[in-house]
Amino acid sequence: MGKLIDGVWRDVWYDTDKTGGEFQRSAQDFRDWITPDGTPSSNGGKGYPAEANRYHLYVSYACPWANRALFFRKLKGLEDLIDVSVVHPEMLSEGWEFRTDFPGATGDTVYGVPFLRDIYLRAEPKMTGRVTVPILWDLKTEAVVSNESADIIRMFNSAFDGITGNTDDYYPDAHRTRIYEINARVYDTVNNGVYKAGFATSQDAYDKAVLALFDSLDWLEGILAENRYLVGDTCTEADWRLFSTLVRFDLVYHTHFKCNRNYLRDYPNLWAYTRELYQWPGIADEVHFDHFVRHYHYSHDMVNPNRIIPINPVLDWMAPHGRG
Ligand SMILES: N[C@@H](CCC(=O)N[C@@H](CS)C(=O)NCC(=O)O)C(=O)O
Repeated sequence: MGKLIDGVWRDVWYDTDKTGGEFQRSAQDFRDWITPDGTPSSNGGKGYPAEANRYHLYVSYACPWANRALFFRKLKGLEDLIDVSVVHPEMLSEGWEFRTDFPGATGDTVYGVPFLRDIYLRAEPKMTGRVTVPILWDLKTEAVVSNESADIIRMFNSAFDGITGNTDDYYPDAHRTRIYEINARVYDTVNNGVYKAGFATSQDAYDKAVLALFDSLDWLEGILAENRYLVGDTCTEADWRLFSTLVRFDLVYHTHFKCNRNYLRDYPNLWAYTRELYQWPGIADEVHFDHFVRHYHYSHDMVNPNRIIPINPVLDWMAPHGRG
């Protein structure tokens, strides 16, 4: 675990000294966009045109942010257009590596380099910043289009529709305001909330994060008692963003990140909803329990120095969800 400083790798953990023990996730640096014809998007940044086999996705199967991108690649039928390289689940002193001694870890199938940082350095030899997944990479200009999963799923949602003919819309105009509101709370208190609890280095920071997390899970349970999905009858990006965290909850966040007031399976609606999304066509193929159990328990020395993997419950993901 570390970061690049002026193009040089430094093995450093997150600094929580200046923030009273709070983990603060840094913003991503690469925020360009793929659009149907390459015109810049209204979100700013450079525009890249949607083309088959021009882009490559670097992911970890362990990472909930990268997982969102994989879900959208599957939901939008992009598998034949955008190929994927999968890092090894252990993120150790060299950061993410392209070792292949774990089932599903492909190595870098484009350049054959050993570390994920080599991809960033290929685009920006003097880069300063964290070496994170996912990366949406442009093979043609050898540039990072984006390393922000929230943006990548929006691009995947519509940019390639003219090529694939898949017009399923997970960010419909009619629901954007509500999606924004839900995403904002879910990001802060659930998606990132589990990390804030797990990486806290003071009791206060942990208490704040874990209470907000369970307040939000109670709130979400209430929404799902009345609605099939977070915004009503329509499945949207808000659901997939939440699902990425929920599917990891009982196996890693509950124990490893001390988010243990409840298990996910204690919430009847949230647990059935998570199973429904898991059972969505093609999605289970993108959920690699072995990668995330290994990743979290091996990669965070400060949290689990002896790398002991807990016994973990066996969950019946294919049990009928009974929703809808
Ligand atoms: N905002 C980013 C966050 C990505 C992120 O933090 N990925 C983690 C893995 S779960 C990572 O690569 N961390 C390495 C590091 O922070 O050095 C996104 O959603 O794409």
